[in-house]
Amino acid sequence: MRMPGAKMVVKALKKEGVEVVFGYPGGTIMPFFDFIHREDIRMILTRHEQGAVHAADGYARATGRVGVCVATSGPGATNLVTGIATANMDSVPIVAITGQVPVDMIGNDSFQEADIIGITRPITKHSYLVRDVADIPRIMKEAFHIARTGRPGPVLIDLPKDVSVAVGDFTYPEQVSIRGYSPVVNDNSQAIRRAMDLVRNAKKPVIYAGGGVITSEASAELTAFARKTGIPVTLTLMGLGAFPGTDPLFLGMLGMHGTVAANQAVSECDLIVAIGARFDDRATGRVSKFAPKAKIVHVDIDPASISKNVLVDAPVIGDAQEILQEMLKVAEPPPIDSWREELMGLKRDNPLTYARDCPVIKPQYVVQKIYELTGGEAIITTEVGQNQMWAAHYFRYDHPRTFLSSGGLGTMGYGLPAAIGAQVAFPDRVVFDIAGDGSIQMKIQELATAVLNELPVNIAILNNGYLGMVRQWQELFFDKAYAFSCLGQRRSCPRQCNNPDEGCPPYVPDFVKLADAYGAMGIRVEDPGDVEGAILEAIHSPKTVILEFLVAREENVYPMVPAGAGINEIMIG
Ligand SMILES: Cc1ncc(C[n+]2csc(CCOP(=O)(O)OP(=O)(O)O)c2C)c(N)n1
Ligand SMILES: [Mg+2]
Repeated sequence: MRMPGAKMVVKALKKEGVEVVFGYPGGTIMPFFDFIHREDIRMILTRHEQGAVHAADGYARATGRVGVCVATSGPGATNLVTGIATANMDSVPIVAITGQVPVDMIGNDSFQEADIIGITRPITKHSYLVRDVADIPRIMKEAFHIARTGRPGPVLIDLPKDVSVAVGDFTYPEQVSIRGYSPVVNDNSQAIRRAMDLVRNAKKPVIYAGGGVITSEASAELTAFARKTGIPVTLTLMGLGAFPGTDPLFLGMLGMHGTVAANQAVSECDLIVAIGARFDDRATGRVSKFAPKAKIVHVDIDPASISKNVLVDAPVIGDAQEILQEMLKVAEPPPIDSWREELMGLKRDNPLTYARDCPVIKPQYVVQKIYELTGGEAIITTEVGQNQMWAAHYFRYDHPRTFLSSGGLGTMGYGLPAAIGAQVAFPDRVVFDIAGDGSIQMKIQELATAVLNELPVNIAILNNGYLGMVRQWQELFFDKAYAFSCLGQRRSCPRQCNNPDEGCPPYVPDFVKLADAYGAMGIRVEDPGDVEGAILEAIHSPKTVILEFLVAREENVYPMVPAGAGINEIMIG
């Protein structure tokens, strides 16, 4: 069938089973919008291209499918950059389609021209500049294949306007063959045997799992493996939900804000079984002090991550689900009862905790109540900062794909559009963005997207009037000089504010009025006694809701390992 290039792109999306596209129009991408408008693919107009790419990312993380976003050339494309980098760092499969100026105008500094291929080369898994309409079916097929296979990631397709109006033949390929790209590992049985020998002989083993377990849908296998062997489990931030947060074997998250039990376990163990985790510095702390007594098994789909940060003794390259299935077949419980008891004791004696019975709302209490009142069944997205860590600590994730957070890049503004993407995928589930008052302002315009698309997203702002995580570091490491971290700082404020609770409120903006202006519901909560009622009202409301909790302003996230320290050098608070 002959058709214009832009129509081919839309037809290819249909062939790939795409249900929804998030995007924002403009000159060079208008032909695409004209065709998608005629097709039964849902198109969600965001209010900023960054909103579109994070929404596609949230959709992808919540479903495991490829998220799709689209933007025009120049500023539209550059507005995608942060979201593409976010998805790249966290291995999220997305396809981003950008308009481009006509082929013969590329390089002329034409109106709305940006070299988006060049700009995004280091933050995409792959990218295509489409020069010939005849290439569109192959490129679309390859893009989706590359995005979702192996270690997933973002793929960008830059579509010049003349190519999108040129007419060509549309035959969608059945197969993909890309030279130099074969993410399938044929035989890792020997590597698995070597790894399992180490497991069998370990006296103090720990499983350290990350987001790769979720990506490969290996949560059930990981859970079965841990329960069969009795080996305690710690998870990275990205891994939360990969193993049930309520399981007795779960030690909690490790790393900079890891639990005492998890960080001690890693520091004392004689074997780490790392699965789908990349030894990120937020997890390992100072690498030279990381797991000094341990041998390391590393299961990962990406050969480039083996021994990248930490030297590995037994790498197993391949899909975590398949490898765990093989490991399960030969797994036996090693005699580690006393080690397990020791760790269970550490867990019992060092729970995550905060001061209760306080006249002001504690942010941790808000998260805990969201956990309890949703029965742990919500999809949680987060912003970045203290709110993100409290969301990681006080909600216990029993299921994969329920904790969506920008781990690698730490992108403020991620949570609301990601919540929109998750809610589009699961209209009947309860979705909360656990937000900070700083982060939420980075993508607040997406409230319009949520309201107009009738998405009952709940935004729980833990309003401390601060860029709280920055303030926490200033308190601990910069002599309490709160330089430009107070969001209530007015022109009249002294340069050095020593009295954060005087004269600061009313905060700017008034989030309740802001909710109202967008047609959302806004509820301000100042009293701990009102927290439960407000959360219940939000859960049961069919509207988009902003819950603004005025929380203890100078609450800190603990435990904390200072930057550069070993992860057993823990500040308890
Ligand atoms: C886009 C972006 N800019 C800056 C930062 C650095 N940063 C990390 S946490 C943080 C403070 C976030 O403040 P808020 O959203 O109010 O969260 P809180 O820590 O108070 O819970 C900042 C500025 C970032 N992570 N992302
Ligand atoms: Mg804040």
